[in-house]
Amino acid sequence: MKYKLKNIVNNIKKNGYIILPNLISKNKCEKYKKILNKNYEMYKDNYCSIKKEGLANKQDEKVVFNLHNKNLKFFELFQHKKVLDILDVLLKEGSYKKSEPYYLNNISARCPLKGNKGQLIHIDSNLAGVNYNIIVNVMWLLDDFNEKNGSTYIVPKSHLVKKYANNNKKIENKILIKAKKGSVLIFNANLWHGGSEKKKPTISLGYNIGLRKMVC
Ligand SMILES: O=C(O)CCC(=O)C(=O)O
Ligand SMILES: [Fe+2]
Repeated sequence: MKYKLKNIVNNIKKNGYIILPNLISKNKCEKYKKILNKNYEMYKDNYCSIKKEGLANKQDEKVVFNLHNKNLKFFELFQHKKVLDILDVLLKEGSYKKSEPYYLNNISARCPLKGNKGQLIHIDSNLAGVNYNIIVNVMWLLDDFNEKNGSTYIVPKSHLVKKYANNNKKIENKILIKAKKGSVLIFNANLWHGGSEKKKPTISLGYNIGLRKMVC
């Protein structure tokens, strides 16, 4: 597949997201999952089963935080050229001479567990309806994403809405991401999104790695 930077950027600006397939091999996905599971076992008692309200409740999911200090191999993801080319346009727009740097803000991996009921629809920028794309989420799919395994819901074009999702009402136009492992989902952190219910424990959604890159 040929990627045209301009088309990709325009797509993200218009719809709030894009999925790029086959950015890393399936073999690499398995290797990353192995590293993540090892780290999960090492650190889970410190931080991975926090019983809190809403999104901060990590009881039904495995999470590994701060991947930059877990294994240097993750830098291959953080610095992936195709992704950085996109972020260079999105995150520098509006800055002085389109040249201000941006930084890696949150690098964690998440795996919903059996029985996980899904996440509320939310945004990750904490500011609904801003003029520029101030945070971009880059989510690496280390397993296939489908309707059975806790994939991610998104609401296309909702990054342009100047309010937060009301989870007490039916959220219209919500779609589920369906993509193969090795793909990357890139989205404006203002896009409404959330995890879906994990129905079949036998089909695993390993970890997705979410990188958040912000402007300074
Ligand atoms: O794993 C997902 O499907 C989404 C995770 C997410 O949105 C978050 O943790 O903020
Ligand atoms: Fe999120």
